Amino acid sequence: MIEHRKPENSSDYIAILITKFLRFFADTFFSKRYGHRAVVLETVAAVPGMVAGMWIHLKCLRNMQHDRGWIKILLDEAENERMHLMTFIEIAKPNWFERFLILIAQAVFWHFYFIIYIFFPRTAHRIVGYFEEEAVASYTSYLEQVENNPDLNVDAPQIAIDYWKLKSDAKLIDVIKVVRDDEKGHALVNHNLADILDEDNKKKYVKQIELKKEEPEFNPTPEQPNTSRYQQFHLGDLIFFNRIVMAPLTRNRATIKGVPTPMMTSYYDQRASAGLVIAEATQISQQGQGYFCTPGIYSEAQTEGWKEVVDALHSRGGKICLQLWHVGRISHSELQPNQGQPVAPSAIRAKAQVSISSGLIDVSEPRSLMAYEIPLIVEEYRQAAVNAKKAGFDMVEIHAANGYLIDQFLRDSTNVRADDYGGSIQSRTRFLLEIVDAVSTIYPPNRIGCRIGSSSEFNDIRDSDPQTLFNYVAEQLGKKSLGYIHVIEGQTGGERNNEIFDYNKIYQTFKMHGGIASMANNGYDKHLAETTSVDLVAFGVPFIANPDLVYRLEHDLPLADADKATFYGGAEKGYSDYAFYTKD
Ligand code: 8OZ
Repeated sequence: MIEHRKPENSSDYIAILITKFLRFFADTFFSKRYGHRAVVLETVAAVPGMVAGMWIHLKCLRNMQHDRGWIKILLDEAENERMHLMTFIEIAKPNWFERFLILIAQAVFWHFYFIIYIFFPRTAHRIVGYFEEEAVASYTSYLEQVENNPDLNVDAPQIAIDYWKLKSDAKLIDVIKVVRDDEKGHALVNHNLADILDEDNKKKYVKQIELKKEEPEFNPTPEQPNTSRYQQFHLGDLIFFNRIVMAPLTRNRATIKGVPTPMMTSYYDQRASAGLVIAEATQISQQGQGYFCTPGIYSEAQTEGWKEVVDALHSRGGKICLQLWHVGRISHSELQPNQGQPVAPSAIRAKAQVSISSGLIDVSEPRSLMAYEIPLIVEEYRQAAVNAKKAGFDMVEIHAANGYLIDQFLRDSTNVRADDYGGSIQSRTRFLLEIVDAVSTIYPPNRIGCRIGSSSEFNDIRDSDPQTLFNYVAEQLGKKSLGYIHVIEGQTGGERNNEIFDYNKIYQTFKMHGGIASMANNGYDKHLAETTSVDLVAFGVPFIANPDLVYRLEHDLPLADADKATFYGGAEKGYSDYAFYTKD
């Protein structure tokens, strides 16, 4: 029998009690009669039956505009549960009597859940959380049976193969494994949702949904300080310690082959108290490299190196995201495969410099990508996401800012292509969206972020109408339900020039269309971070000299200055040797 999450309050106790009663019922009446099918019956009749009801109920809520993130999470969860149900009906092939039983059980659970949901939403979510823990236990014992009796290991149903993108010759064992792992995640999500409802003042919140009240106007600079900057943040099923993010910082401390080093493990480990650490830009291929000693995520050694970093951070409870990077034209032949030309949407050379073994140098003349090469790069992003997942990263961020390849496709100063990837805003955005789709086959959308530069001209890039372009980008990313949009406000590392660009429009558009969180970056200080209502604020340079930045900001302690001479390349000095705050 599995260990349930420890009950924390009365609704936990009630939920556990109900769960245990149902398990007893299923065991007593079905287990002995149907052998392993009892697991199936228990599953179809209990957890998904109930959640399928919730799915229908929540589908009705989908049209409501004031998505607080969790409605969408529940919808995704429920859709997923519906697939569990369909899959196991395919496997169990119930006879008419069993079908009848399933229908009855579903009807009973649906009404039961619905009533509890209306009057006691927290308890309802807790029940789902505990049921899914039970489901994990059932699948585990089912898996054991199938492993011990190969005759039971029939072919996986097509519906499961399609939904979970399994190999075409997948077996029942493969399906049970994915469903079991999935259920673990669902249990966590539902427990978290119940916790959020607790925090949110349940009654007021539920009423808000029923009355279809509008969400309050998004106001980036509320009068009152936003003291919640140091409180937990839920991004789908991920929980951050606080709402401060370590921005990706290029530090050129990997090996020549792009393998993360032990020094990098210590550096990230020291900064684990950030709500989310976005690890530095990491090339998805050798062609995607533009600077000396930046890390990659395309070889096994690189993936292993990153795993060390991730494990260190996770051991402190931190969350870490990898930024996936292809520099496009911002590179030099010395770094390219076979010393070839860097690639770009169009053969337009940037007035920019990169670092190679001998130091800073002007970028090389790029060549324009052939149409057939574009899907190959999209595939490299997907493979990079596979490797990032292997290394254990909680999330990935698609780097679409700072004049690198994706940005070069987005903006009309660098993209003059005449094919489907150039011309209109829609066509210029196509490359980015194809990458998002490819990465979404590996990470769920809430675990994918995207960084955009909007008005930044860093690396010699411009657009004739950046506001319209990035409004469209935000809308499309929102429609893909991404976890966050990360916006560099103003010139990268320079002027914030907020008056010429409406960043709030970007955040609003992203969220209105289904994106979860807004993340702002560039020149934020304590005051700005505490007064903006952007969900997450990313600090870059301040994290270099202040590994405990969150603590220092929260307690109003002085910040140390970083030494610019050691920003890029070198050893521990100016990298992993900055001190934590002490009184003297
Ligand atoms: C500074 C130096 C080299 C690269 C970016 C990845 O601009 C970078 C970068 C920053 O996003």
